[in-house]
Amino acid sequence: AVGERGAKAERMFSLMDGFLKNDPLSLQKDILNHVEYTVARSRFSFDDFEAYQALSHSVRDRLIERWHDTHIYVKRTKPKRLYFLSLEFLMGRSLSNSVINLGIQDQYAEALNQLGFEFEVLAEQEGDAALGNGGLARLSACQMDSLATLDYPAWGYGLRYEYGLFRQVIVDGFQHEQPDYWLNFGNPWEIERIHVTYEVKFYGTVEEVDMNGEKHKVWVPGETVEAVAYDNPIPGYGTRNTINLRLWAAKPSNQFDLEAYNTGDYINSVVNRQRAETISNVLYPDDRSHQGKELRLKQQYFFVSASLQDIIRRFKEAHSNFDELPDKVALHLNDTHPSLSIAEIMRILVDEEHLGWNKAWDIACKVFSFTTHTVVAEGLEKIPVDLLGSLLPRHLQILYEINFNFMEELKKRIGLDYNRLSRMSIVEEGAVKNIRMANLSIVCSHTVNGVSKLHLDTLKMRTFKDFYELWPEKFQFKTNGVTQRRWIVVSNPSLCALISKWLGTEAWIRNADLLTGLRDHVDNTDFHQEWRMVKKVNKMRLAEYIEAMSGVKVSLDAMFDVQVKRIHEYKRQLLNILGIIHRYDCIKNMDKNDRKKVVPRVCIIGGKAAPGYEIAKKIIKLCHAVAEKINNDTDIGDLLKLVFIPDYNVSVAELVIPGADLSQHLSTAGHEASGTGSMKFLMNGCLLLATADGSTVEIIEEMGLDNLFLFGAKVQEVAELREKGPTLKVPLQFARVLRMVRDGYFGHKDYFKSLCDTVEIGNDFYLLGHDFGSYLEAQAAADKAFVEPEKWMRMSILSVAGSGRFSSDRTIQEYAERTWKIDPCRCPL
Ligand code: 73E
Repeated sequence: AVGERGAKAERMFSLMDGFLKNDPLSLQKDILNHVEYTVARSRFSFDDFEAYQALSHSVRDRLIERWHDTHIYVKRTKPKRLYFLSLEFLMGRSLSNSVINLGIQDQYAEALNQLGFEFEVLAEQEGDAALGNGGLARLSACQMDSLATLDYPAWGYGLRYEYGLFRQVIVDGFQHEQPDYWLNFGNPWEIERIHVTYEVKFYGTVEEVDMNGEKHKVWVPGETVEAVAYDNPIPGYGTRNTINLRLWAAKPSNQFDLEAYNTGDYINSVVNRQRAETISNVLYPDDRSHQGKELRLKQQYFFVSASLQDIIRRFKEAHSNFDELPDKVALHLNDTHPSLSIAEIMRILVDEEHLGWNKAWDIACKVFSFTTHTVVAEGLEKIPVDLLGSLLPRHLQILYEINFNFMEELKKRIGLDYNRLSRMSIVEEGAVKNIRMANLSIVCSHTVNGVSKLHLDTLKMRTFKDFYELWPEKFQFKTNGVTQRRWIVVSNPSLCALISKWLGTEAWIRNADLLTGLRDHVDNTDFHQEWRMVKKVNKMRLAEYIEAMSGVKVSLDAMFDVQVKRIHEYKRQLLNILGIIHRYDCIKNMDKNDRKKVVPRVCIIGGKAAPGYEIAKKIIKLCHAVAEKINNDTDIGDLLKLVFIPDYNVSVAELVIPGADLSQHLSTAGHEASGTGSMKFLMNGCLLLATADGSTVEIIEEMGLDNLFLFGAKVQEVAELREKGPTLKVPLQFARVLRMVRDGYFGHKDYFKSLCDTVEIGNDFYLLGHDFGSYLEAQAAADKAFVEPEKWMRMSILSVAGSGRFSSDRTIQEYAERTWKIDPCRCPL
């Protein structure tokens, strides 16, 4: 048989033309073939979108080649593998990123030029894959890029939502949500695996059966849905390694409910079956809040069950003994969203593989690691026991058993401290009983990670204090990072070229620490000149976009001041808007001479509010109301403009971030676990105006206090300030601008009332009033620095030079070495 297979392989090999060629002529042939045979248009007549489709299919062919090679190589080498489980991935566009990571960007550009197309124009045809909400989801995407680039044998698992994060449409200054049916125009970046399917079961009952004299629990499910795999190749940069992001879609199961069909109600039976597909239909648009909805729980289990069946099948193909599982498999829980995996793996090992409970638990505790992105205990995910018990009856039993054993162990360790026992219990007692997913994840994971140093401190001292005291060795932090491939190379090609020129190498694209080399040129005037030009080009691009979106013309000499992120009270976009009102008010009250000293500003705000988050939606409306007043005030002219950029997403970020001079990160200290936007701005030479929160603390460590504008209460002060309540001192200017909004200076007096109430003295949980004074001082310092171009330039260069530590390559390497214990597995060229 071996000989036969060998002969077959040889025949196959001889039929191949060799690997796909990447010279411009071969690329052209491939693109045209795809125009004709994939897109089914004539090669003599096709438009930009069709050209994009053909182009991306030719790129996809190259990805698949490498994907196969990597897969075969890893399979043969049998290293320990990492599976990164996340319900959210914000991939954005794939074309430019893929071509750059494949290293054939110039060849493609030339090939297209000769066909009369421009690469950049075609790249604009692509829509975003927005299968996530914000920071957590984009972090997963950056980490996938780093895992591939650093040659780790890793796969990502997620859900293939048919509707990604909603599109934000602004009508009269109000946010409206529209569905993002992103697959409408096809998705060339995925490969449907019609044969990689698993049955996922729900509902039903648990029965006890006798097997060889032993009692076993058997789950008799009531509903079956099929999970189909869609593979998304993720290429590394400077390597052949191309890893996989496997996303699951729900389809009706092939198992027919005979009874339903036999009753003669054929149409309704089909309609009922079709309901299965709703599971992976839509992404939940809330970040930071969990509502305990059945569909969400179904999504989570659907994802977990399909992924674990796939992982265990692969493991069993290569290994015969489950004792080996912890040496061959690392399972990472990206927040608590996939943490039903813990109950599911216990069910598989105990009920299906018939391992003893203790042995199974020992294995489970060795394979899982966990990262939490949450700060406050109220933000932690809970699942109502009733819901879980009806949807997953066997899993509820398993969770109770895990908790029983944990409580017994805990009593031995800490005695009968009932308050502490009840705080640490996986089951929360009360009017509504809940499963605490974070407690479950901590109990079963060998490592619990925070996403910044400050975040870990908060976890240790507050959120998970009890657990930290029990298992201090479990707690670690891995400061988040972002990939310089996406956030410099793809999004800022001029800066990329400039950096490579002055460092004399492109090696920083794989090793961001090399960016420190830019410090050698920080006083070089030629370098300054080129640096200034790059920023100018990016500001022009952004200015054009602003004009196209909002009709507002902005001056390139103004400081472009940007705050883009999800809209949240704790992120304090309201502080920014009140600051802008103050600036406007000051200018209005200035005489001509003083006005000459004003630094012109273009204030740019963007971000989505969760659909049910009323206060956040009011913040968006206030921004528009203030913008309308200021932008139409001819007396102010270019001294101040305010624009709201609608539908902020990854590709808008790629345009906005390189064009920013200043960016704002205003969260009340202690509320942003990390924040990764700031890192992208740093990499693009934009200065930060920020509170000492999340990752900013480490950014300061890296580049000193002189290189950014810091303000606001420190994390240690926040609790005390809150206690002061109504006696807290608030600057007069704050009261004044708030009064302007209350009095209807920007219209909509009644509508803004409840928004104003949230920051009134005594009610100002996020301390806008308290921080307003130091915020204005930091803004004044930024103005002062901006009119000293040499100083600003130095700060800008030093920002990029110090950004290397905030590459996700560093984060991933730390995870690999300290948590997952996996080694690179580099596919030979
Ligand atoms: O501070 C950010 C952090 O930078 C944090 O708010 C965010 O995660 C980023 C990456 O670590 C985050 N997202 C969520 N929780 N924390 C979340 C929660 C529920 C649903 C979706 C997202």
